[in-house]
Amino acid sequence: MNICVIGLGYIGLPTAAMFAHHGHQVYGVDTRREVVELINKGLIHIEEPGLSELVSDVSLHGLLKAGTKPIEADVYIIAVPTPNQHDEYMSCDLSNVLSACRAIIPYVKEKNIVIVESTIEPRTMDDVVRPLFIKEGFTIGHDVFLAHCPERVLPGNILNELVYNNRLIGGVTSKCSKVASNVYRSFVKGEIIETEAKTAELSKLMENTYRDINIAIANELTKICHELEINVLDVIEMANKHPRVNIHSPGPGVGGHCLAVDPYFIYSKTPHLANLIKVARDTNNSMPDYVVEQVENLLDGVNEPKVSIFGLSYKGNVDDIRESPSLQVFKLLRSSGYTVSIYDPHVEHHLCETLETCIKDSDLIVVLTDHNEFKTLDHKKIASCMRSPLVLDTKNCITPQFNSELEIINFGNMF
Ligand code: SAJ
Repeated sequence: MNICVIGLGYIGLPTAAMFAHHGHQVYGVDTRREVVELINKGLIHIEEPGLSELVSDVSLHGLLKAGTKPIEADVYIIAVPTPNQHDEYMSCDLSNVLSACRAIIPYVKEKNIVIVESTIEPRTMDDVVRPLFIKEGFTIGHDVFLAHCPERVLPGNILNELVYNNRLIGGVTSKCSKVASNVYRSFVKGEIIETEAKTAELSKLMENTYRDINIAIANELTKICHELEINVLDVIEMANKHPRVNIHSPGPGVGGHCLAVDPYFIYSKTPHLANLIKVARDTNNSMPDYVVEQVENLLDGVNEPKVSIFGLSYKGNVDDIRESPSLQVFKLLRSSGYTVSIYDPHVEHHLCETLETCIKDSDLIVVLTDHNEFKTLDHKKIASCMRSPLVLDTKNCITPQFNSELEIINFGNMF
């Protein structure tokens, strides 16, 4: 098959490379010229285990090429960002999806398949994408096939999950589902499940919403335990010993382009009904303030305090800083008058410093991201650079060491 993938980001690029690796001729499209140039040299612009080798290989074999404009293909896969709009309900901004559809329409021919992988609000395929193609004279399910096949892969484990995760195929008609399923059969080893487009849309959103609500329970429990002087990490561990309980881990908030964004796509469609979803979002959004409160308590009375943030990305071992709670904590601390430095071995950003300059004369390290590098820190060396060797580990990721020179506080022992 000739496959044209629109959007070469965290989802589009691995997907394009995976299809190419399975023998398809893939053409990737991105509006960012620098990204296109890198990919055409067999290089990549994001951090994801195994991706660099895969792209280099398929590029060398001429199976993956990139450009800034679509070309004719058998299958079009749209994997562009769908951020929140800046409206009262933070609804889904479909403008990138619509631009992508409009960009491919001049190239779409009879029997082509158009798949939207981007996360979209419920009913988008039926109410927004379908009419665009009908307007162009296509009969859906007969001369063009439309489906929503939501991406469900976990950043950090994308190449593995692309192959082994179950895949939802939401056709606009049942014929569309059948045709789109065949596209993924070339590499998916998980179950391929055909359903309606609107069901696939809402199922995808609910997966991330479920996780967001679960994390909100852990975060709320953290505050409750703090007040009652009970170790929240122990409580979660004990509760999770029950065979049907799986409370997630508390932390400084929920970031990334998925959990912090997608629940609003349900909320904005039905704000009068989505109460729990909204409260969970608010709870998770309150965590950076909670972290700052703890910092204030720990540094009360310290003269001209310096705080060192460890981790700018939204989660461990990735370079993605979208919606990262760390940025929020950084801004809040700065506006409260602290001197703040940041160290992140995975992120290239003007705010990041080297480990040495970040911790120099620091009064407190606040760990906000569970990068592997933070698990095995040299406690003695770190403590010797700081003004006072205090660490607030909001991700509970620093491995305790016997006779450690660092005093490590986490959400379980803050009282
Ligand atoms: N987090 C916690 N506590 C936890 C787990 C996560 O505070 O117990 C935080 C993380 O630190 C991070 C945020 O939540 O800030 C999100 O991280 P994540 O690892 O839960 O998820 P993402 O956003 O990297 O990927 C999610 C995945 N969805 C689910 O697991 C249901 C992935 O499978 C989706 O494909 C992806 O969203 C997406 O693109 O929608």
